[in-house]
Amino acid sequence: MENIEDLQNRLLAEIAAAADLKALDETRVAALGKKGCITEKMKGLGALPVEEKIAAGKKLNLLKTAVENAVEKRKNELETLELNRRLAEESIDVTLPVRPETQGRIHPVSKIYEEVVAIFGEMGFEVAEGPDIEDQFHNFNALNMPADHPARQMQDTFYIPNPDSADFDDSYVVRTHTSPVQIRTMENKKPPIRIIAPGRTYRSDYDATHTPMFHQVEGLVIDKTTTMAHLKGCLYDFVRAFFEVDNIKVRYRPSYFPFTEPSAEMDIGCKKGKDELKIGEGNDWLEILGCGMVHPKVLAAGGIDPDEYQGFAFGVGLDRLAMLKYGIPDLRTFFESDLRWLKHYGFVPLDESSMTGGLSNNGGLAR
Ligand code: 2NM
Repeated sequence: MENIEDLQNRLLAEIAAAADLKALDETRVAALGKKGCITEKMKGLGALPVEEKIAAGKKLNLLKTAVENAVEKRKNELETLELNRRLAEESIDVTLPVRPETQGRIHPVSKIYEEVVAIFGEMGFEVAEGPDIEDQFHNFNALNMPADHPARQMQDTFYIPNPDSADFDDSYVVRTHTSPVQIRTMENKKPPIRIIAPGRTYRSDYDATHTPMFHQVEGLVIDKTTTMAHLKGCLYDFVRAFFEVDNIKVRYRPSYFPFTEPSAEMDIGCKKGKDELKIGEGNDWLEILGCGMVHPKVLAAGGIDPDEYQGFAFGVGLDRLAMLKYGIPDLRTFFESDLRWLKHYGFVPLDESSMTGGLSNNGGLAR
């Protein structure tokens, strides 16, 4: 019969040679299982005389421990080998270029958003954000729009009841513009301030050029000597970069907003054809955005001393910019989630907009 020493050598060799976890487990069961050779030997101890029983029992216990340890060690080795094999086999080269046949598309509004952020980011503006649900102070009063202002009438604004107050003046609104973000920035930051506030805005309106949810970017610059000349230079650079036309014509028309004084609207030169619109040539004008010098009352409402500081602000509709730049005729289609529409007007993911790498990336257009 095989002596204990030979048995141990044989078992340890088999364990070390086990090629996988299954083979290892078979060896373990053959030694330590219910009918394993070590188990059988232990059962045989009872038949031995007492003296021999003690000595043989010790040896068998040492054998058992040695085999158990060897199994555990080999198991760890095999698991590490298996993990390394899978890591090598399942690795993905994340530096490979995106496949043009990728299914998903970037919505035109998201694309325009990225473009606008890239342009103003390059100029040193920071992106500021705020809540969609606002109190009436930040959405209206602080912006020089008192309670009897026409824009506060029920048909334009979506009101949200305040569970803690029956007073209508305490009800909340879904923000009708992103200007409350500017007020919150003034409250929390010391000038100089240079921010843009892009985001969703809401008004009760619905036709080919109005949807109840739409997107705006507003900008705000405040410093001790900020003037209308800075406003004009900044917005001129913006439209030039945005429409990718170097010598674009612009003009400013006097206008009115409660939160700016003076206020203006900016037009860009274009050619209006029967079915097309060409930016940067021709003798027609296209309204692009509203702007002005921040009203002293608005600065004061934001906690900024209007005798020490002045600033300019502007607001532009992202959806309208998307319609203009990418020739999309009906705004309502933007929010219908029609996959055929998205395939047609959407953009291939990861073609990022940047001032150096190409802004609108027409090569990335899905069309
Ligand atoms: C516009 C037009 C003109 C504007 C003003 C402000 C604030 F908070 F600074 F007073 N934010 N945005 C502004 C000015 C917005 O949108 C057509």
